[in-house]
Formats: sequence, structure tokens, C-alpha cells
Amino acid sequence: TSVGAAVEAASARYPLAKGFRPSYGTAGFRALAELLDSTMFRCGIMMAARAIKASAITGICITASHNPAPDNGVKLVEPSGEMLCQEWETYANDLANAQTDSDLIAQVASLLAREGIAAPGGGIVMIAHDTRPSGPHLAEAAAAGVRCLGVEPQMCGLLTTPQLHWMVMSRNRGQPWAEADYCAALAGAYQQLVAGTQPLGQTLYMDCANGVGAPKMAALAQQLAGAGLAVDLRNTGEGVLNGGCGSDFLQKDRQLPANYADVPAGARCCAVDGDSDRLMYFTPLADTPGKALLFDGDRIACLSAMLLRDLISALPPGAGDVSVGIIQTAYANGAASAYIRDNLGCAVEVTPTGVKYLHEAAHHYDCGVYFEANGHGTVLFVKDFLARLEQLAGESRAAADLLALSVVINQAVGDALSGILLVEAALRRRAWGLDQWAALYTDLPSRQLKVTVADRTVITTTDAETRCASPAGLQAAIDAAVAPVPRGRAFVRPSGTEDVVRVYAEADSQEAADALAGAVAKLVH
Ligand code: NG1
Ligand code: ZN
Repeated sequence: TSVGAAVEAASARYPLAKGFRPSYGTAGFRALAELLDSTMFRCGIMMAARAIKASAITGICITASHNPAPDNGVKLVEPSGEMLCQEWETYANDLANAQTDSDLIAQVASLLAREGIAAPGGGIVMIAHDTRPSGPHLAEAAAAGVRCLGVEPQMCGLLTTPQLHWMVMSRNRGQPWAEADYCAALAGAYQQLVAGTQPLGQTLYMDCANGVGAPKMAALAQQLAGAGLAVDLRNTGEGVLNGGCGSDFLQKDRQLPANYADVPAGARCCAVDGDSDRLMYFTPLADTPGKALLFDGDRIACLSAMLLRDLISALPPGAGDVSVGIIQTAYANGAASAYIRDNLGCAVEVTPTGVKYLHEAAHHYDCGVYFEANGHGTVLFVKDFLARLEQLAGESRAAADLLALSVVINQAVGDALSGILLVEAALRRRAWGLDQWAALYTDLPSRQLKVTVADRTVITTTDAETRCASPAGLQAAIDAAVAPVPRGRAFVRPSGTEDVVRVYAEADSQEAADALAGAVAKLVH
């Protein structure tokens, strides 16, 4: 066929690296950048097929997020702007692992047949990349794959992952979709949310992880001039991507990032990751120099839910009942879960790690708030509810504000830049500093460790990853380690993005959490 011929002609330039077995993980493929030519080429083919099948635009973002700079990876964008649907992950794995050209051609033919795609052609795949030096080259490899199906690759250059998701979502809805429209939409909605409130006054010190967040926040901030939000950008690209800075560094080490020595204790600070889809707030601690107090995804979820609750309770009766749910993973701090259960009166659901699971569960509510502890998350609104709000917005400020909230927060996918505007608006509306936010609850001390094992797939889990199903005896041993520890909790799971087993433990003191994590790590070895 013509597709087979096109694949054959192009694929010689994108051979599968010897011995490389890519696997679609928690958020797509990730590996050392030099291994990824073939994976990108093949993802290009697949997302072109996805676009033809849906008669819509799809997207490909070349990024390895918070992982080291020499790594790269790919995140795939559905026509809805959400992450690739799980049914297509199998195709991704099959295509990425095809060993020969003829094997690849057969896999492509099988995908087209199974999806009933008779005539290739038409459609657009939007392709963006983060600041990794390997990005433009890998974007070209993806584009070559897209062309094999007669689909047009549109090179979008440097974008945050959430910006690309937003652009695909907006464009398929027939709405303004350019990067400038993203900035205008978020900034306009922020201004609506904070209208009539006093600016917080102090500067927000933003750690951009030396990544794409720096130029993109600078562009967004331009539109926010006059809105009383002063942002001081740090780690804007002069240093190593995710090196000694960024949200992941902060969460794992709870140390101040590079270039924060001059920032005063108590100052409002935030950090994003390499592709700006994770957000943590933090502040330098006065009593332990070099250390930070974290405001993680759990705390952002609580603040978001409080803002939602305030606004929903101010709606006129015509709004009807509105369900609010908070979705977490096993990594949510026990103190946060307890606070939500006892004080916020929202439904709580726990899903396995990976935003695809949280995102799906958030759709169960009129307003679904989901955040991973690491700061990846967003708020989803059901269409019907938004339609009701549209009708009420003329007479009800709360309805208009909820609509603004649904625009400020990127509903396609977790977005650190839009998360910043959400947090800033929520704090400002309550005239809260970090002190009040911190006082909601006190995190239980916790510890995360990575353990390298021969084969991490021997560990399988159940109950949203809180318990091990195999190997035999491991869960009983973990239970025995946890039992004597006050407020103890621990679990292990194979990472979906790295070749490691992750260990998590929490307890009523840092020493006890560290000891429990260490003891459980030994059980995994
Ligand atoms: P893995 O490697 O599966 O633990 C990590 C994060 C996820 C998610 C993905 C994608 C933790 C414990 N895990 O997944 O939450 O963000 O990366 O980036 O933070
Ligand atoms: Zn990321």
C-alpha cells in the first residue's frame, strides 16, 4: 500500500536502537534522548492515525518532564486535549517495539484495519518540544512519521506540555487556540477572579527549573501587568534543566533550589518542573537555613476545593446540587486526606499513580479536583454545570467567578502556570498569606526512596497501589514493618517512568518515617 511504501521509505532514517525495548509508562515513553528516534517516528505515525480516525487534530509533545536533561520522551495528546486514551497505548507499544521494517509496516496495517481507517490523509498533528537540546531533532522524527499517513505535521516549537494540550483542545472546539490566546484567556479569567480584592503585596519567587516555564511565564506575566501579581523568575535557563532546582528536586530533597539564597524566610515561592505541568509552592524556613516548607499538590487540592466550596455555596438556588470530588493517589499525605475527610466534606477517591487515572476519576463529579502530591493536577468541570453557570453568570458573581475558575485552570491537563493563577487567586480572595494556608493541617513526616532491582515487574499491586499482590510474602512483611510504627503507613510500587521500585513511608516523626522507608526498601531488595 501507499502507507507501507511511505513507512518503508522513511523508517531507515529512524532505526530502532539495538536492544532498546521502549515501554509506554505512566505518561508516555521516556529514555535517553539518543535512543528515541524510532520511538518518535512511530508515535508520529500513530498520532496521525488517531487524527484521521477522529477527524480532528491531535498533538505530540517531546519532553521528559522532571527527568534529567539528557533524557527525553513523548507525551501524546488526544483530540479532546487530554492524554492519549488508554486503548491506544497498546498500539504505541506495538509500534515502538516493531523489530524490522516489515514488522513495523505490518503493525501499522493492523492498526489501520482494526480502527477501520480505509483512506489515509487529511488532519493535522501539532508537535511541540521543551527546552532539551534533543527536542527539535526528535520533533522532526515525529513529523516524518506523521507524513507517512498523509497527515500534516504542524511544528509548534517551544511550548509547555499543558500549553500544547490546551491548544489542541481549543482548536478542536473551534475556539481561539494560539499561544497568545492561552495567555489572554488565563489572564482575563484571573482578573475576573480577583476583581475587587487587594493584591497580596509580596513578590512571588518562581523557580522555573531552567526550563520552558521561564519564557512562557514571562509572556503570561506581560498580560497580567496591572493585576497586582509581581513574579520574580529564577532558574530561567542559565543552569542545568531540573538540576538542583524545580518542583521534583524540591519535593524529594525539601531543600531550597539553586539561586534562592537571597530570598527571605517566609517569602511566597513556587517551583515548576521541566515542562511546567507540576507545581509546588514553598517558603524558605527561618530556623533551618537551606530548607524549605512545602505546599504540595495535596495542599493545592485543598485550597482549590475551598475556593470551589466558597463559590458554590454563594450560587443562587437555581444552580441546583453540585457534587465536588477530590481525587488523590496513595502518595497523598495522610494528614491531607484526614483534613479533606473531616473538614471539607468532599468525596475522596484514590486511584493508581498517573494523571490519566486521576483525570478519569475527576470526570465523575460536577467539579472534580485532582492533584498528585508532586503537584500535577487540575480541576475539571462537567459541561452541564458550566451551561447552568452561563445562564446564571449575569445575575450571580459567584457563577461568573466559577466560570472564570474553569478558564483559569487548564481543564485539558495539569498546568503549573494556570495552577499558579489558581493559587494566587484563592489566597488573594481570602487575603491569606502562606501562614494561614500552612495552618490547614500539618503534613505527616514522609520519606520516598528508590530501589534498583533486577526486574521491577515482579512487584504487582492492588487497591490503588497501596498493597502488593506479588511477590508472595512481601505485603505481609510490609504489614509487619508498619504495625509497630505510630501513624505508620508504607507501600511499594514499580515506577512507570524509571527502572526502579519506589518506596513510600510516613509516620509521626521524620526519624520513624526514614526508618520505616529504609526497612521496607530492604524487603524489596
Ligand atoms: P512513576 O515513575 O510511575 O512513579 C512519576 C510520578 C507520577 C507521575 C509520573 C509522570 C511520583 C511518585 N510518581 O511516575 O506521579 O507524575 O512520574 O511524570 O511522583
Ligand atoms: Zn512534567
